[in-house]
Amino acid sequence: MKYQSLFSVVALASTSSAHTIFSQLQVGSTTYPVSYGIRTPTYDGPIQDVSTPYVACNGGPNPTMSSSNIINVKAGETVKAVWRHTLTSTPSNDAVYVIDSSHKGPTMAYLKKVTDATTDTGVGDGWFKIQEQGYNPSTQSWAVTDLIANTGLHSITIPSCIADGQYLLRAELIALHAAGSPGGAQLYMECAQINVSGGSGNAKPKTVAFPGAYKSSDPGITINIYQTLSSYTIPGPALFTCGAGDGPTTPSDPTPTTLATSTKASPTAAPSSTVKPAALYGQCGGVNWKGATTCASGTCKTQSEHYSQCLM
Ligand SMILES: *[C@@H]1O[C@H](CO)[C@@H](O)[C@H](O)[C@H]1NC(C)=O
Ligand SMILES: [Cu+2]
Repeated sequence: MKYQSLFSVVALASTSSAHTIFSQLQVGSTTYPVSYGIRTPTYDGPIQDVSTPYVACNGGPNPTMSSSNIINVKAGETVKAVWRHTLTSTPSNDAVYVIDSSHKGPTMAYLKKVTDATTDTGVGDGWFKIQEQGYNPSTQSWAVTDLIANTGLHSITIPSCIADGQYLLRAELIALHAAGSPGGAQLYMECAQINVSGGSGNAKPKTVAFPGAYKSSDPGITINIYQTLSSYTIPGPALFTCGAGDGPTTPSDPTPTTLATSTKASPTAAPSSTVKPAALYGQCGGVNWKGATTCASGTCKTQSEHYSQCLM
């Protein structure tokens, strides 16, 4: 009994410390090194109070470092935010080098036009959403699960129609594994300092404020994900796309290329006989869990009534 409770405390601790940081930015063939042009914290913890100023560009419990660098980006180009468990995690030194697979949820990206990207705090109005991916009920897959499979690379297309100049690029993911009660969602975000050039327009997207864009009661923030979901509502404003009617864009703009994964498909649960064993750190049980109940690697350990996980 004693041994078991000690073990589960250790297992929970190792799970809850497997957070993440947007630590590097890939632009073309260049991967800017850790913290270059990005305000990274040394601690990889989340923001859980959506009403604090720290929901803009992190801070508070995770003090961020400043950077004097600004990263040049072309309008219309797709850049990749690199998510890593810690600032020193690599695929070869950390088994959970992106984020623990229990951390299911959406990915998003926002821009804010600023006068000086190295000093603007990001707090307040001016943010517009340029990328979002949520949950696909037909495959029962979350954006963060795809992000892990994609080695932590989060693709974000800089709209071609926005004005040239300096922006803060806020890449975000939300982990919903404990989001069943208010304040349980874990928000991860960092802000990169970028300089956009080569744009074709001067679009004026409708903007929102951080804090302000999210409420604790949003259906995509407080949600029990350990049930069959037929849809998921990504938090925040509608996605901005060029030609979508915000600002002086021309009708000849190309059709939007950044679209959220469709959430319209009807859910089709795989017959249990075809469910593959879960990978190490994957979910293997819990109330209403319809996925794998065995582990390809490790042993299935109960973490709570809602969540069992494959652990070594
Ligand atoms: C932004 O890019 C433009 C075009 O390359 C350049 O002229 C300008 O100096 C850059 N600004 C900063 C702050 O890097
Ligand atoms: Cu975490």
